[in-house]
Amino acid sequence: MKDAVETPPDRTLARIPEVGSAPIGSDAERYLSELWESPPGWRGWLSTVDHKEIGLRYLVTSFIFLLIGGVEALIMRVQLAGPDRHLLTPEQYNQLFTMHGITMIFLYALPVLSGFSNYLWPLMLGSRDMAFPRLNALSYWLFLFAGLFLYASFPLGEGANAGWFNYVPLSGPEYNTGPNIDVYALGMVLLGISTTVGAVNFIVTLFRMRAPGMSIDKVPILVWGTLTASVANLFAVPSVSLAFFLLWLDRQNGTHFFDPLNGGKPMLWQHLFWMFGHPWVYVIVLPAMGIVSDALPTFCRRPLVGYAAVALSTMATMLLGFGVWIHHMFATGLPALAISFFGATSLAISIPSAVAVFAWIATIWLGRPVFQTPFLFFAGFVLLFVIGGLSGVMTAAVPLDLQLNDTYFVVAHLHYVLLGINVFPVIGGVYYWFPKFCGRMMNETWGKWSFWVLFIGFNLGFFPMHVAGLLGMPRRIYTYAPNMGWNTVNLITSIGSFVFAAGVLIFLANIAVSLKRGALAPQNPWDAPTLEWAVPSPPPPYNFAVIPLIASRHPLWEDRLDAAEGRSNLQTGYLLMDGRETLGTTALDAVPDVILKMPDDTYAPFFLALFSSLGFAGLLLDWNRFTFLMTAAAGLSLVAWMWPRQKLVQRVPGVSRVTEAGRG
Ligand code: HEM
Ligand SMILES: [Cu+2]
Repeated sequence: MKDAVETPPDRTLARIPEVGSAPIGSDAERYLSELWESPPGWRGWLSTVDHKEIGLRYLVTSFIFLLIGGVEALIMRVQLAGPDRHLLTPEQYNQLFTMHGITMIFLYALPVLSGFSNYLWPLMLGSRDMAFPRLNALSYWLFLFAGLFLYASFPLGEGANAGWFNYVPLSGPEYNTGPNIDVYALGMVLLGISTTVGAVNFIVTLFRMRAPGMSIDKVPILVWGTLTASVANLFAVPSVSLAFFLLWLDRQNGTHFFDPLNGGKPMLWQHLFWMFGHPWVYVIVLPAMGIVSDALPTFCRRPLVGYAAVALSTMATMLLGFGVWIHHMFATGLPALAISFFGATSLAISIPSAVAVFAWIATIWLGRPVFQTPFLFFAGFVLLFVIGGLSGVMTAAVPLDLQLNDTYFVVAHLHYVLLGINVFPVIGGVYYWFPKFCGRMMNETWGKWSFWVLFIGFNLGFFPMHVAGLLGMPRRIYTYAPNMGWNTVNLITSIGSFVFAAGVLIFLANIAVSLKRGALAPQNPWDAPTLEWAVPSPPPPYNFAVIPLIASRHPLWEDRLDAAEGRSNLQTGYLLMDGRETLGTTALDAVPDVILKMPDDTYAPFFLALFSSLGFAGLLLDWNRFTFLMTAAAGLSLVAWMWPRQKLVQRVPGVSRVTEAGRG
């Protein structure tokens, strides 16, 4: 057998781990459970560092934000259903569309994907947790608090109101005097910390935590998607955090970064924002495309066509994605050379996406599709992606964009892309992994209903927006006159929105009922190929009783595919149970490299996040002493976190080298 078992452990291992097995119910297995379980009740709730728990929290929290953003959208659609309606004042409408955009883009679209990745990565990679479990808890708590922070002023009628991209001078101190924009600015800086630490965690996890034998060309595409997005975040987020920080200084501390009367540059805002903003749209779609690339093959009964091409297209999209931001600024009077360069890259970026689309279509074509609910969502996604991509290419053409800019055509495009490439794969992903998350199956009949209602409602609601745009209807208007010719399209759009909302309700009802009464899920209900289906549903706290040894990209389909690479070994592997332990492997070939001591549950991340957020609140309210106190408290939480612990010493000096004789 030429598989990973025989890969000799690297010499840096502190000890050669015993190879064995720990079947469910054995003493070893029970001991592992005890080691990895969080304490019950609120103590476990606040202190857990289990990636599964954190992943589920990310999912639930971001779904709640999706619902809040959805209700905001429906209120807007009631207002716009007919001409001259006055349910909302102009100011209320401004706050609604701004908070809707912020909520959907920042509090739903990325966090929901972080939820999937957090839950799934260690299971897909054959590890017992993420590389930095405590950092993972910190990023969740910061996300939650930043979300609450961003919403803090909205119920008081003082929510952000200058659009999600918040252009100066409208958002500057001169035209926006209330606390609205300060909340947005500080909230975004806080959220940026969460995104950054989360990104670092994903990157290190990929390069360090894969099961032995899972070389870099064997990881699932979701992993590529989230990795690419995380690397992009490290470059993109500083730009937006800086922009919002400078804006806050302008507003509160008398600087003039964006103030033209004093030598500042309003265009600086647009550059900083979109240098972040465009890569961000890929950040919130690439992992979702990864969900499809990994789950679609299960329902086509064959591996993904063109694995390498899809993985490379993921990265190519992201690289190009850093060179297109000016397409958001075609109408600002930039030099023609810049406009043509960015127009060209914006057209070129459709090429890698097209590669992925062909790969999915070929997978369906060459496979034997099983029309279960998740498949419907993934196939629907491919169609919506093509429509959204087409309207994207249209707006990338500069002369056309000058016409379409700031019309409902753009609103149609962005919803096709965001709902098509994010919401549909996400809901499909929930149907697919729900059995793993909760140990029960979701109802198929309701599932199909929810798909068709969502799909029809979506197209009914958003397709006519293209028409409204072509008829000249500007975006961000709170009402319109009856003689503009926009009445019918708007009424259809509003009806479609409510049909879509009904689809969401069916989906939620399905979850609620299935949680209680769904059929018990076996380990691998869909007969899927990847590693997360090799553990019980739901997975035990330690994930893998023994660290599996991986030989191919489809560990659970090897017999069927007669994989030439050899056979993975999922039953016997490294038994690591000297405290919480997992294996670190080398970055490319995944050769065992170090036995990693993993941290216990701790309150430190919760308190660090809490005090930092309160510090930001102090800044907002101009309570200097309070801010100082909270910063000190955050510092203390950090000291508690960092306090050296014997248990966490990664290599015992002197014993860390195994002699030649000790090697396999
Ligand atoms: C039921 C589903 C949804 C409906 C009915 C809806 C409706 C709307 C409406 C009416 C607007 C304001 C248009 C304007 O006045 O210019 C809007 C803006 C927007 N929506 Fe949605 N939306 C939905 C879901 C989503 C989702 C899921 C996302 C993102 C993942 C999203 C992202 C945005 C963004 C970024 C804006 C622009 C906000 C701005 O102009 O600052 N929407 N949406
Ligand atoms: Cu863009």
